[in-house]
Amino acid sequence: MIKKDRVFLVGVCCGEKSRDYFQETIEELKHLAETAGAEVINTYSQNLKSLDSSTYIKKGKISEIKNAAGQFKVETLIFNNDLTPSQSKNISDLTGCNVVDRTEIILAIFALHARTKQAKLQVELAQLEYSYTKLKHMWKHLSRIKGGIGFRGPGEKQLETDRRMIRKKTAVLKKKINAVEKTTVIKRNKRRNFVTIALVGYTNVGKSTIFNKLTREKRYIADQLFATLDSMSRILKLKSGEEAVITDTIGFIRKLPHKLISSFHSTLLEVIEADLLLHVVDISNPYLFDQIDAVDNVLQGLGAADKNVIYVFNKIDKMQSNYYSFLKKKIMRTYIDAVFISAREDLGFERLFDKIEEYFLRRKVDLEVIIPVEMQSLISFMYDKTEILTEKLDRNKENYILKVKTTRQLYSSIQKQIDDYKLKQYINK
Ligand SMILES: Nc1nc2c(ncn2[C@@H]2O[C@H](COP(=O)(O)OP(=O)(O)OP(=O)(O)O)[C@@H](O)[C@H]2O)c(=O)[nH]1
Ligand SMILES: [Mg+2]
Repeated sequence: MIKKDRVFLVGVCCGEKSRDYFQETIEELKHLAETAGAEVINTYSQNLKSLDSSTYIKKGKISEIKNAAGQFKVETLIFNNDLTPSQSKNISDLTGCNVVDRTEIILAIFALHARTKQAKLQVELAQLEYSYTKLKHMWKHLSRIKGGIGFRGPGEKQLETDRRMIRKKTAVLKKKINAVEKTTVIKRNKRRNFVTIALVGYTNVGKSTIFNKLTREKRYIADQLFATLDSMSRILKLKSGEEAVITDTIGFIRKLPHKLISSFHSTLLEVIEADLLLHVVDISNPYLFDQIDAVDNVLQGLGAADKNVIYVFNKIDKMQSNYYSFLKKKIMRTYIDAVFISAREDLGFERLFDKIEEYFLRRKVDLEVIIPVEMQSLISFMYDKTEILTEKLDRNKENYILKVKTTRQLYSSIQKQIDDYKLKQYINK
């Protein structure tokens, strides 16, 4: 077995929503650290009114950590927030430990889990761009210390060389990513005629498990954060005979590094372009509403906030029954159409399918309707309730041929009226 990195977690509770919320972010950091292959030996937290600009936490805490690190043979500290480059460096100098911030640990997991060529390139790009930003700050910091217009210290020169190298590498990576993406664009164009559904949600809520159940696929599932880093699409057959394309992709997290979002933009295109989102939520997580907000924030950043959404509350098997009924009622006050399922125990999928089917019925599509000219009231009804795209008479001037944009639901009822009318005509003949 590979020896695991022994680490300490370090967090500061400063202006957070509550102590409980802070605790939850620490639990999440622990899960992140373990997913990255580390063994968490201890956690150090501090309540602060304001952060220490040079060392993030107070010097007293730093020496406590330094002593403990020596005693427990810990070489890495993982922080529950992002640090400035000078803070990282100062803490590292004072403790003798490697210092990793929240964005870096997330990037490390992405690097570890990237399997496809595209994902590997995208992570590499995000890592490069993050180190570029850090170097930029470092450069600013150095110029501030050394001061003096035109002063060029040796460190500064080195940084400039590093930055130039990163810029070059970034350009090469972007080119490679573009080449890989071209093939994806072709694939996507092929399925433009399908209705597309994307599974979205906080990381580890069960998106891939649901995808596998819906499509009988065998996607990788794990109690890890960011188990999925690529997108996979499959055809989903509905009872009505309709077919849709459903996609499983990357999970989100609060404060998802911006560089990752931009590097994974093409993977997330499936979300951006989807007709319908299934927003999966882990109902057993005490912070489910915060997680919903975090996902909504990322969706907003992607310009996908105003899409049709079905909220799918998963893992109901983990809930104690009294609390479940209480929470379900509470949820349904806000999310009226919510669906409650257990992907593991195969519960609630019937209703999920019904909701998807309902969406298909409500969705506006272009349809053709042939109406006998005598049915004047139906024609005015059509003008009232649907969007008429084109209108013409057939050759014998017996029927109007209308191309309209409307829902399948309304279309069915219109078609029924026409059929009834024709039947009556036939009987009366
Ligand atoms: N108890 C319970 N566990 C579940 C259920 N659905 C999924 N899980 C577990 O939750 C963990 C995460 O499942 P995944 O399907 O990998 O979750 P994901 O949302 O795709 O996660 P990422 O790809 O990492 O963002 C796994 O350990 C699953 O076995 C469920 O209905 N009940
Ligand atoms: Mg997944």
